[in-house]
Amino acid sequence: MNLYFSFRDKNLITIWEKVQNNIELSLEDGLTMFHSNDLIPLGKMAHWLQTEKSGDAVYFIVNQKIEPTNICVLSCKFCDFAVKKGSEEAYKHSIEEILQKLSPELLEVHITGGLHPDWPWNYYVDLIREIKKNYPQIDVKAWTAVEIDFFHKKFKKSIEDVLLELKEAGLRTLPGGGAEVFSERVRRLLFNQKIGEKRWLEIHKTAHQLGIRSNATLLYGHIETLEERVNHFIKLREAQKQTNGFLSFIPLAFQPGNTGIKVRDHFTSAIDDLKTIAISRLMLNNFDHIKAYWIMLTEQLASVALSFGADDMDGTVGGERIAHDAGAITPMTLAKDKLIKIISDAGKIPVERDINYNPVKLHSDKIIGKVSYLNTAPFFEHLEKGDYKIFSSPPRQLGKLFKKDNLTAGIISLMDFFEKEESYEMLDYGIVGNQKVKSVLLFSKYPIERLSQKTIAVTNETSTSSQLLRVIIEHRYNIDATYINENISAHADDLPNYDAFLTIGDDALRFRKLHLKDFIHQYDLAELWYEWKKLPFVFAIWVIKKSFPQDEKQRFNEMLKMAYENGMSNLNELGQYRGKRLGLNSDEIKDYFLKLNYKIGEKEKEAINTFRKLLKLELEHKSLR
Ligand code: V47
Repeated sequence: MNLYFSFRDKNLITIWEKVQNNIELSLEDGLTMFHSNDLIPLGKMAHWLQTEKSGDAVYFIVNQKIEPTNICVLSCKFCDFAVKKGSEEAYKHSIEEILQKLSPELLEVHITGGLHPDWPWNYYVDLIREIKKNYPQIDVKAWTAVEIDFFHKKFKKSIEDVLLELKEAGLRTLPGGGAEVFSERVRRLLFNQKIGEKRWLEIHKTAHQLGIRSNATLLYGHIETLEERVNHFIKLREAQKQTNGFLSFIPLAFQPGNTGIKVRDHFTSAIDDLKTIAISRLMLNNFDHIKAYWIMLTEQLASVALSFGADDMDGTVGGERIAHDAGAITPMTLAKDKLIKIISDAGKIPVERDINYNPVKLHSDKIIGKVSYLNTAPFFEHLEKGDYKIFSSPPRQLGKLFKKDNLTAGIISLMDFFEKEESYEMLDYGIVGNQKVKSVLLFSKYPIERLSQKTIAVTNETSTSSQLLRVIIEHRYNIDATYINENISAHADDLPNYDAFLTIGDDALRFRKLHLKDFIHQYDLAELWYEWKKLPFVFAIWVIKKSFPQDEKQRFNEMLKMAYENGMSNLNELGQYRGKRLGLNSDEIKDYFLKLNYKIGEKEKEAINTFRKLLKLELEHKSLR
């Protein structure tokens, strides 16, 4: 992989070093980037980082915007949407009217609107409840922090109660609106009746703690300074460190309309838009997704933004009014086919997703599924992929796509392979733990023999490791434990409050470095397996679709072999940047790869069969119980 771009602006070189090593960029770095004219390497850095995170995927969702009313008690100067009660343009929709606008193909509704002076609390709760009742497949993203704070004050409920009641009615996530710019100066001038940074962040963090994930926005291109923009990124990055609850970041380009803040036609420049997207990607290194919100950017610019660090096009967005009332020239809805075409034309995989970024369908041919962990670097760092595209995600999600026949080839978790053997054939490579694997770890407060009746949290990224854990606990140790699936992340401040937890992949490598106080016992699952069976453990294998033409299969095999051989002959460099980002030094990274094995030989096949037999036993046990 060529990691070297030509920098005309030499000030960007130290920033590039930081980006590759996942060192946080400072206020000064942010400003250097905004002041730089070297736009293309800025975009390339951001694109590199985004590709590290998402491979070639660009996400979208089939969604609809609902703005129940434009009547608002506030008078924000940048807003051309809100009106006062009694105004000729005022509108309000009943729940029935809103339900009539929805359709069964939608997977998300995004609800936000004016702060209506008279509506009762029931309206907000019932709206969500009725949507879920009539369209159970629709996930609801509703009410910005500004609205949540309004409900709290108007209905005299705590923020927690507001959020919990909405969650109980079916709310899944909070949208990112209302953040505007975290600057007291701008707040006083443009939206002085609205909540400021402190309250906005507090509400989002509370939501995250209650299991409601959210997005974040920045409204740019009006009176804010570049320093205020960069500080906004830094504050969001800090909040994300605390809760890891933000799903995506959306830079919103200011639409001047008739707001009077700027002359109608003085919209943001394409250069400013692309810079803001790229810089947000680089500064917000702990956010997974950056949206190119085509409604405000235009479709053509959003398409270019996909090479400047954005990996999400929001969605079809039927019925949007906030931006259109302020002069946005984009269509009101983008048909799904058009979105797919825009993303494909940018050389990416259009990934139709659900509200939590779980892929529903990949709209591309020739996709290689990559497990998004450091341990797959030997195959991918030197892969000359030709016209293949890479979809990168944790094994469990990949497994779901293999099951839908959405992937041509790739690394499949062993458990998922057992279910798809009729459609995919095994290649000669895989991810094998040879006595140790170092990244499939059980952290426990008790010795493993004493986990009887205890609760073990299992990361929801795994398919195979969780089964391996059960087999070991039940058949090697004869213990009954309770397992629960959890989103376990070494990024969050909150550590799992369980007797033990299983973590895999890069998160396991991160946890090893954290020296957790209570979890004094640490078990490597490949080691437990080896002590027991004297065999390696095959966690995942390379497969290709059986129906793929024979000559293509052969070419694929050659491509994979070359990538692997190149990877292993460059062991000193392999995964260096990524490994360092996980806190490993050069020797540790090399040692990590050397402990693993990547070839499937006779011993590995024996190990696969041994595990298969144990699983059968386990199934029989279950049916007897
Ligand atoms: O908070 C208001 C902005 C936001 C204007 O979470 C304007 O997925 C530009 O938050 N020009 C609402 N922007 C939209 C929003 C959003 C959009 C897309 C996706 C998500 C998400 C959230 O629109 C407001 C305000 O910052 N806004 N007026 C204007 N004239």
